[in-house]
Order: sequence, then structure tokens, then C-alpha cells
Amino acid sequence: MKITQSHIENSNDELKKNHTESFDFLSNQLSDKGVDVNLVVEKIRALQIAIPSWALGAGGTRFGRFSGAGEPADLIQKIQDIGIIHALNKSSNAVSLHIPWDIPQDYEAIRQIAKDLDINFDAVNSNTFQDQPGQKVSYKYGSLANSDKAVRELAVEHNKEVIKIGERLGSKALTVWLADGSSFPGQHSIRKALANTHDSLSSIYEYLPSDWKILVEYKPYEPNFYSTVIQDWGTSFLLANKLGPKAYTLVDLGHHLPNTNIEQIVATLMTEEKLGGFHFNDSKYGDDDLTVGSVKPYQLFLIFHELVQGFAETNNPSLSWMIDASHNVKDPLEDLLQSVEAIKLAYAQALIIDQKALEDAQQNHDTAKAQEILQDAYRTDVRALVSEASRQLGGAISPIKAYRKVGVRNELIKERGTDSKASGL
Ligand code: LRH
Ligand code: MN
Ligand code: MN
Repeated sequence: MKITQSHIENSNDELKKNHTESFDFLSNQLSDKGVDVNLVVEKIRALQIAIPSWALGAGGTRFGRFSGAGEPADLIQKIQDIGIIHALNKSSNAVSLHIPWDIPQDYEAIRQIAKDLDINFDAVNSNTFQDQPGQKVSYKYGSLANSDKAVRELAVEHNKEVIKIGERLGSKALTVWLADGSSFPGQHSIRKALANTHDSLSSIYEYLPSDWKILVEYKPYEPNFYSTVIQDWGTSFLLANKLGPKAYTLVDLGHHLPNTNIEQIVATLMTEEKLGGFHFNDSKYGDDDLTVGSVKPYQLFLIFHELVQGFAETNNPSLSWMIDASHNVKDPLEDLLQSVEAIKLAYAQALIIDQKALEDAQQNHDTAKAQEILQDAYRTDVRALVSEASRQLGGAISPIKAYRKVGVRNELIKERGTDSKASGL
């Protein structure tokens, strides 16, 4: 199944009149306010969000997994699915692989299909939170943090393998998330676990190619419920600083305690030039991995506000933009289209903030005005800007409507059957 130009045109023809009216109306309104609409559309066009290889099948929770139909059976089919997303929205030109869930078999074929579909390889994720069949020592009590040197060495070796795989595909970053921690007070030495982690990460860092980054992901709890070694952005930042200039902090939006001010973390990391990338998702309670923007779209907007300002005012390097969302109840491709759309909407809203007026309001301590300025942008219906960016790139005015009109899932079911199963969570 491949999305063709005529699929896009068929869908766009139906929506064009309405879209043009909305876009013209919005353009006039924004231009009157001094917004350079062409520049905003250009910036939205440039935003590309990597799709996680583990989100293409119907996911699940630790309690169960409910497969959908027509799921991709292997990495090639996963890349084909991402090709469908990208052909529709023109904003998802990369995959983020999880190893060993998606170990490439035929590299030549994988590189070729990715090239044909205009898909790149973003950060590769290592996995030392599960034992693999035949593994000599176990990660049950930790991996890079383990008190047993043999386990640490195995985990370091795994990360080196992941780097090697990434090199063969053209990735430029390794994301490390550790489940390491303790579930009970006294279970391990908190200080030694952190020191071991630093030591192990240093070995991985030494192995990192010169043009690569290592992205250190943090998370406060789960699967360990008393202490997690890399529990928060501070610990990740500390490790990234100790490791060196190729090490950065990765912010997964779901990895915070309730009510954490994530936008403030983003602002601080950018000031220190240590923000490496995102795992985007949304949540109500914990690491819920829900569709981006489905629960707290205002928070997402405030994060993008800090990003827009940070890119203008700091030297933080470019980021790895990745989704990390996966669950049970929606068609995963529709879900991912919704996530990417939500990210672009938040970005568009942040791009139309009147920065000059905001600065003046801040300077004058006019708090109400500052809030008005932010909320004026947030409450603007910017969907036509996002649609226009996609349309200009040859994508769909409404990727999700086009997806349904083409009947993509039925086509995939015809090709792959009803009980194919994707690897992943
Ligand atoms: C951990 C996490 C991490 C893993 C992914 C599957 O909760 O966010 O990024 O690699 O989930
Ligand atoms: Mn994550
Ligand atoms: Mn997570």
C-alpha cells in the first residue's frame, strides 16, 4: 500500500474551497497583527517528527496487548507505514528504532525502502530493561547501574551494538533510558548506583562516533517504585554535563511527577544548551503514553513557546523530535497522524505569539497583558496554517481525512491479513 499523488489530490479537491477560505481569513487576521504568515508556514513545513518503531502496532499496557488488523510484521513494513504517514502529512520523515525490538535483518533492503519513502533514521533507542533469550546475566537488578560488573559490561556492550546498528543506517544519536533503580528502601546503594551509571555511560560515550549525540532520558518511577537512578532532568543534566559536549538531556513529556512545570525544564536546559530532544506524548496521571495534545494541549503550547524563544535566544543545538506514544484503542496510524498534527498546531500557535508585545508587557510587569498575549495566540484557530504547510509540500490538507478516504487500513488488512503482529511494547 502506497499513498499516491492522486490519493492526495482526491482528498484535497474536496477540502480545497473550505481550506482556502479559512487560510485567507486567518492570513489577513494575522497579517494585520504583524505576523509574517509565509515565514510561519515555512517554519511549520520544516518541522519533522520521528515516528517510534514501537508505536505502529496496537500497543497495550502491562496488563495486555490487543492487536489490530493489518499490523506491520517486520521493520520493512513498519517503515512502509511511516512512509504512509509521511506521504499524508509531509512531517514525519524519520523513524526512531528500538533495539532489539526492531533489529534490522536485511540492511540493504531497509536502507532502500527508507530512501524510496524519504524516511531517515533518527535516534536509536537501546533496551537494557528486558532480558533477551539466552542472555548470560540478568538485568533484573539493574543494567548500567548494577553492582555486578559483568551485568554492567553486558549493558555497555549492548549500547555499543545499538550504535553500530545506527551507524549502518545513518542515525546520529543514541537514546538511553534506564529502568534501573530500587523498589524498596535499602535495596541498593543510591550513591553507588549513580556512580556505576556514570561509569557505564562514560564507556558508551567514549565509543560514540564524533558526530553523534547521546540523549539521556529520565523518568521518576516505574518499573521501580522507590528510587530510579536517572529520576529527573537534574540527574540527566548532571550526567550529560559530566559526560561531555556530545551528551544531552531528553525530555519525555510523560516522565514527570504530576504538575511538574515541563516548559520551565525546557527553558532551563536550552539556556544551558543541553536539550537534546523529546519523546512527545500526553498523560493524565503518569507515563500514560497517550496521543500528543489529547489531554493537556495548553501545556504543549507553553513548551513550544519556550522552544520558539529558546531557538531565537540560545545556542541550543537542533533537536531530535520524536513521538513516544502507544496504546490500545485507536488505529495506530490515525493516532500518530493526530500526534504529529497536535505538535504542529502547538508550534504554529507559539510562532504567532507577539514576542515584542510580550517582552514589553514583561518589562512593565503587566501580568494580565502578558497572559492575554499568550492566550490570544493559543486561542487562535491555526489549523489552516498547518494544513497549508502540508498542502504546499504536496501532502494532504487533512491527513486523517485523506487516510480514511483512501481506506488505508482496509488496504493494509488486504495485504497483511487480520492477525499480523507488530513487535514492540
Ligand atoms: C520508558 C520509555 C523509554 C523507552 C520507551 C519504550 O517509559 O519512555 O523511552 O525506550 O518508553
Ligand atoms: Mn520515552
Ligand atoms: Mn515512557
